[in-house]
Amino acid sequence: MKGMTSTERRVLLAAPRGYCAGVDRAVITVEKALDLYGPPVYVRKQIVHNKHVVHTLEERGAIFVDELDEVPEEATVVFSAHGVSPAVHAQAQERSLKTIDATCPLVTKVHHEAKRFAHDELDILLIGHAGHEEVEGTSGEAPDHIQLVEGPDDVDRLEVRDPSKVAWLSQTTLSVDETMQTVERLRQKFPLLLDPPSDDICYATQNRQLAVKEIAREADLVIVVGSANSSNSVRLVEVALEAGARASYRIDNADEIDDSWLDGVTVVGVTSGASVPDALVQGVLDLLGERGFPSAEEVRTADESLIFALPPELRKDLRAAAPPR
Ligand code: 0CJ
Ligand code: F3S
Repeated sequence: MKGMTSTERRVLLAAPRGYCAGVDRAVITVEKALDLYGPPVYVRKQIVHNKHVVHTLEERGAIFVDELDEVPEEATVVFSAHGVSPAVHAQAQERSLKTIDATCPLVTKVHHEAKRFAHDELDILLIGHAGHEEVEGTSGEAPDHIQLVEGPDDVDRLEVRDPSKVAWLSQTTLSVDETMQTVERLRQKFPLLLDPPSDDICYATQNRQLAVKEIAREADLVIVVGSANSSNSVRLVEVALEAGARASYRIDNADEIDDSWLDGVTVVGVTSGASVPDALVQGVLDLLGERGFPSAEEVRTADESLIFALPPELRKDLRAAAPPR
């Protein structure tokens, strides 16, 4: 740009960032359930992995539990965006709970793929992070057929029943590049490895990684807003560093910015994970403004327009409660 020197401070704001269609749907599901049924509404696990979202819904009367035995019989419980295993659905039925399933449709798609591959008696190698709720839910669809692969280093120890009948699937929120490295290793070991019928890493994860790469190339520092247990947010820090950012930090909100991070920094990149309300990003931009950085330039690498309908069980109750026209 004319007149610009290398010491001119800039803020590059990645787009897309923040809420994806599945998170938007899950958060609205809890809000509408609170409006419709009144508090308390129980939610199994964090509806999405964001402290601020969970806290805000708690203030409105949502009660987050780890397991269904903490939910009183016949109460209403929402399942989180990350999905649940069939065993959890069965347990809910046993306890006569009213369930609303806010599982992201793109996670449900992976569950269907797992069921299909298991039905065809394939060994399924699920690339993902141990202990993550999405991995627990997907694995629960076919526990006898699925093995978890956390990364390329896991591949050597894998044993399957028949190397000609192996498929891979993945968590929706992984690093695209790292997953492809794992798949390459898997294919070296199992040349007949079958791919998922379509990408398991979802559009939102892919778009946010492409956008952060774009800003990271130019940035001395990339700030990623997102909670520590948010897989897709944590991946953005890794992708930013991999793409050339000199430093990158994840924060829950602007209060966590350490002023020393800004020492000697000219270009700051800012982005956020798929579970992060944009108000938290605005807080970061405001703070950067106070520290002498100019207003942000948005760097857009994709447009997003996907919207998911609310869970059918909630839509039915909303329709029934609507005043007759
Ligand atoms: O697994 C999902 C359906 C993604 C939900 C949105 O992000 P977040 O932060 O709640 O979850 P991850 O830890 O999976 O990124
Ligand atoms: Fe769904 Fe991807 Fe968001 S799986 S909840 S659209 S991060």
